[in-house]
Amino acid sequence: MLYPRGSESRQIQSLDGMWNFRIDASPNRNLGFEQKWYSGRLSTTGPVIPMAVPSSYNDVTEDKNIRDFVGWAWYDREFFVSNVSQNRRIVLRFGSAHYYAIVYVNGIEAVRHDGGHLPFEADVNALLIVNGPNYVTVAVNNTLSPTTLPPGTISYKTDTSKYPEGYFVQNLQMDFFNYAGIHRHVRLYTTPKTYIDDITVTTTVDFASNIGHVNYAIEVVGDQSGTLKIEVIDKSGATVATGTTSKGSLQVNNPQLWWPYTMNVNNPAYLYTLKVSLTGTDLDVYRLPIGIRVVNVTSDQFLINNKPFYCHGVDKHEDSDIRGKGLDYALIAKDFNMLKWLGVNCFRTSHYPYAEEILDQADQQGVVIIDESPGVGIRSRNFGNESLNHHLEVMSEMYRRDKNRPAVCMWSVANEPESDTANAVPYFKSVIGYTKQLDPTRPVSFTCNKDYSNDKCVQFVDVIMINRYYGWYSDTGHPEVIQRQVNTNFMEWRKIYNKPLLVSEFGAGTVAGLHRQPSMAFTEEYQIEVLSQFHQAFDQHIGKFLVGELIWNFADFMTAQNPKRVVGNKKGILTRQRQPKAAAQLVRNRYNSMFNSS
Ligand code: GCB
Repeated sequence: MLYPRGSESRQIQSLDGMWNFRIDASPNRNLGFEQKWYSGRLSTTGPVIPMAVPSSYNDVTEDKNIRDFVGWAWYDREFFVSNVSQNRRIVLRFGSAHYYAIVYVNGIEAVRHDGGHLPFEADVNALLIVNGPNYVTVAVNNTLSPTTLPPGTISYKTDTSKYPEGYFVQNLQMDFFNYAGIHRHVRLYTTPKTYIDDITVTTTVDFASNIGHVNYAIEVVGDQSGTLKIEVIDKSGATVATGTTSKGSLQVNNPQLWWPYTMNVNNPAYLYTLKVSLTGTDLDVYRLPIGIRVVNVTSDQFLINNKPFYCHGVDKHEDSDIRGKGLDYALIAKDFNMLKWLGVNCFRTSHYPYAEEILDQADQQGVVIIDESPGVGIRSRNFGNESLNHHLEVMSEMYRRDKNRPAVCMWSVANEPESDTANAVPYFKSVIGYTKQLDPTRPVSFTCNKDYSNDKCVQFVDVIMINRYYGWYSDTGHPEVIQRQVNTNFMEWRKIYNKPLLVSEFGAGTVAGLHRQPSMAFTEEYQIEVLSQFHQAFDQHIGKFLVGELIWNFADFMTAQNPKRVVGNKKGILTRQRQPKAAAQLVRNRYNSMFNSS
C-alpha cells in the first residue's frame, strides 16, 4: 500500500482535527449498532464531545470511564469534496486505528479493518456527495481477544457479593497501556482512474565495479495500455537511470549508498527518488524515496553494505502524555533529536509497527530500524490456526507497507512468545518462513526471553535476539552478577547456534530524581550500575558474535495499573517527557564513542 504522496496527478486532503466522539457504555457495548449511530450524525443520537484526531482518546478527558474504556467508541465528522475531484478515484485512508475499525461514509460501510497499527483504505467515490456535505463515521473497538495481535482476554467477575453487575477486567499479555482510538492521519487522496497501485524496490550493490542495481516491479490498476517511465533521480535532481517496463533492474553507476548516520561517510542516509510516471488516457505520477543498500547476516556479523554493523540502540514505544499513541510531529522531531543526542544508531519498533511518518525520519536521518510486528506476549493458547492466519496477514500488511524502506534492516515477528512449547514450533516455522518468503532481502527474527535450554524456535531466526534482565527481575540489587551471567548465557547460546546475537532488551526501573548511596533498585544510581555492568560484559564480545545492544527503554511509558508499575514503566533512560535521567549521560558517552567503529 503506497503512502499517500501529493504529485501533479494526486491531491491529498487531511481529515485530521476535532471529531465528534462518544463511547458506547451500554452493558453489551452494542447500542451503537442496534440504534445505527452511523446512519446519521452522531450528535443526533446522543451527547458528543470533541476528540482530537490523531490521538488516543484515553488521556484527553478527565473521565476515568473514557480512560479505561473497553468496547466500541464512536467518532464522526463532516467534510466536503471539491467538484474537481469528481473524475478522479477518491480514496479514504486511515494511517491506523486501534484495534478493530468500521468506517461508514454517509451512513454506508466503506471499509473495516482488524489490527491496530497498520493502514487501511477504501475507494469511496460511489459513497460521496459532491454537491453538499458528507460525513464519515468510525466505530473503533479496543477489545483484545486470544486471536488478536497483541492477544488479550476479558474475564467477567460474576460473584455479586464482591463485584457489581457487569464487572469485568481486560487481561493484557503486554506491558504497555492499551491506548485506543484513531491514532494516525485520516486523509482523502485522489488518483486518476487508472493508477499506480504498488511499487516494490529491492537493491543490490556490485562493490567490485561500484554499481548499484535498483530492481523494481510496478503494479498498475485499470487500463494496462499506458506507457511507463521510471527514473532514478539523485539529490541534485539529475536522472541517473531510466526504464520503461513494469518490471526491471536499473543500473546506477558510482551510487551514493544509504548508510546509518554513525558511519564516517559523506551524506550517509542518501535517498534517491524513484519517479514513476504512467501516461495513458490520463497521467499518474508517484515519487518513492529509495536508498541503495544491502543487508547480510553471517554466522557472527550483521553487515550493511558489506561492512560490519554494530547496533548501539534503544527500544522505544509510541507513547507520550495526553496523546497516548497518537501521531505528533513535535514528538517525532524531539525523539529523533534525543536519539541523535544519545548517539543511537538503531531502534526496534517494540512492540508494533510505528507510524510511517516515524519511519520516514529513520530513512532520512540514517537510523536503522528493527521492524517489529504487534505479536507481543503470544502464549501457547494463542497458537491456533485463526491466530496464525491473522499473524501471517499482519506480516504481509507490514511487509507491503514498509518493504521499500532502506532503514528497515530486519523484521521481528514477535516479542517474548512462549517459544518453549511444542506448538510454538509449527507456528513460528510458519510465520518466519512466510516472512522470509515475502522478503528474502532482510533477516527475520523474534525476541526471545526463554533460555537456550528450553527455547524451541530460535532455530528459525537469522539473528538471535534475547531479552535479559539480570540484576532486575532476577538478583534484584546485585549488579555484580550481571557480567558473569551475560557471559555464561552468551556462551551457552553460541554452543548451540552459529548465529549472531543481539541483546534486544536489558534495563532497570528508575524513578527520575530518586537517589541512594549505596544504590538501590529504582534509583538513578542503580540504573547506571546495571547498564554499565551490561556494557562491560558486551565489550568482551563486540567484534566476535555480538551484533547489538538495545536498552529497555528510550523513555518511560504508560502501562496498565499494576503493583509492579509506578504510574507506568520507569525503565526509560529519559523520562516520559524526554528529559534525561543520569544514565542517559552514560549511554551518550558510550554510544558516541562507538561512532564509525562498527
Ligand atoms: C520485557 C518486555 C517489555 C517490558 C519489559 C519490562 O521483557 O518485552 O515489553 O516492558 O520486559 O520492563 O518488564
